[in-house]
Amino acid sequence: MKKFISLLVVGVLSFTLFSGCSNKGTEETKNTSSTQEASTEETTTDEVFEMSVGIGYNDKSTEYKTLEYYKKMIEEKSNGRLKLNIYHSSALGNDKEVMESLQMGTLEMCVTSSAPVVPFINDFKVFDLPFLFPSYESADAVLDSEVAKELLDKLSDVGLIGAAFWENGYRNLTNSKKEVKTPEDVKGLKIRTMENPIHLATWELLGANPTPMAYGELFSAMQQKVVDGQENPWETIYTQNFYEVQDYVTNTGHVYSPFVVMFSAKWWEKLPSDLQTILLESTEESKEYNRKICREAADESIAALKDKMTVTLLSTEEIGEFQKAVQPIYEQFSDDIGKDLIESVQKIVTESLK
Ligand code: TK8
Repeated sequence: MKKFISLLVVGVLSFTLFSGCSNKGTEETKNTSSTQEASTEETTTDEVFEMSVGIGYNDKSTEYKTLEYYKKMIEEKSNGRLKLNIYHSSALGNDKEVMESLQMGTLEMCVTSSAPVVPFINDFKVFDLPFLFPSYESADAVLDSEVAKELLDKLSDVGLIGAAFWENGYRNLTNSKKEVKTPEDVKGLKIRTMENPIHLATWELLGANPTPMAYGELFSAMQQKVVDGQENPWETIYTQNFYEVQDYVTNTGHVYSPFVVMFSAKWWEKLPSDLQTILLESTEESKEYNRKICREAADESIAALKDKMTVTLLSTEEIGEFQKAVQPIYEQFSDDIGKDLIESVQKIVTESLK
């Protein structure tokens, strides 16, 4: 995939250089095939490529705001040759469904947590290991690394173009039954998890009764008391109004969810290479903005939630008890994920903490 992209970049560069030269009107080159190629490309440049993106959260989320920022960037850079429509609140389907639509070429773009990517590419499981990233800095170091790029490249094996990692954030436990202060308190709670084996195993280990389901079904499941609780970032709990149906939240921060920005490979093949470059570069250029607003929103959400539910903020030592309790997950999934991959991620984490 990487090779493919670099070839495209080279292609764009040589085209730009060539069309620059052709202004000088050298008679000798007029009839060469490259001149003809260049002029074909010139005649197609005003074609507008309209695309849609499907996400799970609503339009108050930083996921949506990042996409608005991204939309503006790509529409400006392409002088209107790219047009992006943003569909929120699972309007185009849940995480699994939007990825399948990308594979079929019936949808152009999606952004999902990394956990639902696992059935497509197993290596993404590495991010589901509990307490993998002790800080935002360590998450950034891993998600900006070569290891992360290689994971994104693997998506091309299943008809997806992995463009970048954005941030969903550290996940925290909410429920409607009781205040959770220790791992003991989790026992017997019916917790909705993402559809991912590590999340399921983690909550089983804590003695909860985990119930995997798609994000789009979660709010009504909480409302109808099909589940007692769930876990998601602070911002989600606030902007998606979970406090209306949940009374308790604890800062477990047990796992960090990256967002994976993806395009349909089928659609991608039809795009002029300069537009591909704009799309890819802009996912990277939106990253800093995304991290900034996401982290601000997490802090603001904690403050706002204090008026709406019982917010339990445990000390680092108290959270350590949860970490100890779920440590066996590393051993349980080490062969499945691959020791090398886990170690290369952990090495970057250790470096980032120095
Ligand atoms: C939203 C999901 C969501 C995830 C979940 O589309 O399912 O709880 O956190 O982000 O990707």
